[in-house]
Amino acid sequence: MGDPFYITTAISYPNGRPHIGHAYEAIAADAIARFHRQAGRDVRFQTGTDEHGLKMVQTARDTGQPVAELAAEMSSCFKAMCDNLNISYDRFIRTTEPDHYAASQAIWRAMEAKGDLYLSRYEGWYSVRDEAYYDEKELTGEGDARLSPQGTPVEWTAEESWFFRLSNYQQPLLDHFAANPDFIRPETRRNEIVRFVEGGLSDLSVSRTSFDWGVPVPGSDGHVMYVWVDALTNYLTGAGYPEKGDDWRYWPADIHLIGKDIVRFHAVYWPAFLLSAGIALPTTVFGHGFVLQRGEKMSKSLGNVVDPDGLAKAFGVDALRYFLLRDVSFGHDGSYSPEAIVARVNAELANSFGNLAQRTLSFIAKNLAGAFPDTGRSDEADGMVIEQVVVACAALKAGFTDLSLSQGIEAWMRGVFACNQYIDAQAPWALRKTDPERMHAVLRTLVRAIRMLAIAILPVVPQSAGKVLDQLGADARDHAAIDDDGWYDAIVASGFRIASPTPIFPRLELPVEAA
Ligand code: ME8
Repeated sequence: MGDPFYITTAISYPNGRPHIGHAYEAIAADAIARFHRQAGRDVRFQTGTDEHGLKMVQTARDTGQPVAELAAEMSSCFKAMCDNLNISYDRFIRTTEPDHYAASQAIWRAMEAKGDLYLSRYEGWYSVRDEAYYDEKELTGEGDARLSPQGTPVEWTAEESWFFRLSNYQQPLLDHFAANPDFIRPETRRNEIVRFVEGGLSDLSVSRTSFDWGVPVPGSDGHVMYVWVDALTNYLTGAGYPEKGDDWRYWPADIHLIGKDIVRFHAVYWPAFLLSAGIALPTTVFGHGFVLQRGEKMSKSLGNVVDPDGLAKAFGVDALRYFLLRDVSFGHDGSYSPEAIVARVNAELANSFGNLAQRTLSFIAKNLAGAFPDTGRSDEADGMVIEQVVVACAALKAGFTDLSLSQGIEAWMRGVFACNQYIDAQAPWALRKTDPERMHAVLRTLVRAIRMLAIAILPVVPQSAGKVLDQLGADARDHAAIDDDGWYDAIVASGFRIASPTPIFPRLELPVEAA
């Protein structure tokens, strides 16, 4: 087993069905997890649902359902979305699970033992939609029309509450940010957070008494933990805290992948809780951008939510995955529309990579009875195109290592384009009669190139790239296999034959209702 690598997504509020933003985050984390598995890392990937808090209580009240029932029903929709999208999570955590209660109460006790928790009275503004407290100075508007910086309504709250001494952590946090430039990414998010912490930190209200849907505060009847305390702790629960057994090797997490709206919770509150409890901090908190629908924000309350399962059905899971990772520059906002997905997928998957594989393999199936081409007579052009593919695959690897996902895929596409230019220039269909030796060398070059390109793109389109590799009889799919040239002789020796291939990346049509 390689070095442990722990990646998490945010855990979603199951107060409604998943939308494309949830799908985007899960897909991005999945591609990163698959990429690191390919590199031989001992990967742990966690996602799940955040089931406590006032938002859940209020939604349940509105729908007339018991809150536990709402949480269970909607949580299963999020899990189904993940399964549908081929998300390779190791654990789908629900914060209502018993080991999560134990972890949350353990971190609470550790913060209490440090002297960082005290009982007082909270009076201030709370946004149920964000499950967040805001200072008066952060709000806009007047009276009942006051809004949080996220544009959500706030309500005046006054109750007895436990407080966390967040104010004690201003300097330790700033020191940590300075010593670890990659702790908050991308840069814009980091700057935002540094400015926020430099502006001063107030102690944080960390328990509620006005409802009981939460993790009970140990030794304090009537108090449940503020939902973010238990929610953030899910990352520790997944690594086996507090027992610290075998799974503890995954801690600290390498990447908490979250959306830009919740960076403050992950990059200020969470490291402060961990510092207080004496637990190592995660390596990177990455705040990705939002997926907007035709440029507009989408939310459950605005009612313009795009259902990811419907999209996957209409376009295919891998098409959706490819589009989101390729079109949205990672760390920035991106826009979704049916036209954009059809255009991108047709140009790059159907017409480029798919066509390359289809033309080459069906030609071999038909003209060589599926036998792998011989060495033939090689030419400078063969080495050149292989070199371009090697460079493209290495650039994808570098991009994914650095979390520049869209740039990595773009570089991979350059390798595909190089192959398509090569096949057009070499025209193996013409060589069949005039120069069969040359034809063999060209086809052999293409088979080698297609295999490398398919392995490299596996994390993005696991099912389809896997099928291309199946058609080639190529079993080894880790990074080392990309560079393994011995593969070709071995597959020839095995007698494997390429069957007439079915097209793997169909051309998409715009669904009638979307046009
Ligand atoms: O925030 N595009 O849950 P959530 C991209 N329970 N990402 C989006 C998005 C969009 N349009 N809308 C939301 C919560 N997201 C908390 C997290 S973690 C300990 C607790 C992202 O269901 C959002 O930024 O509101 C977050 O990372 C995730 O979806 C879940 O959002």
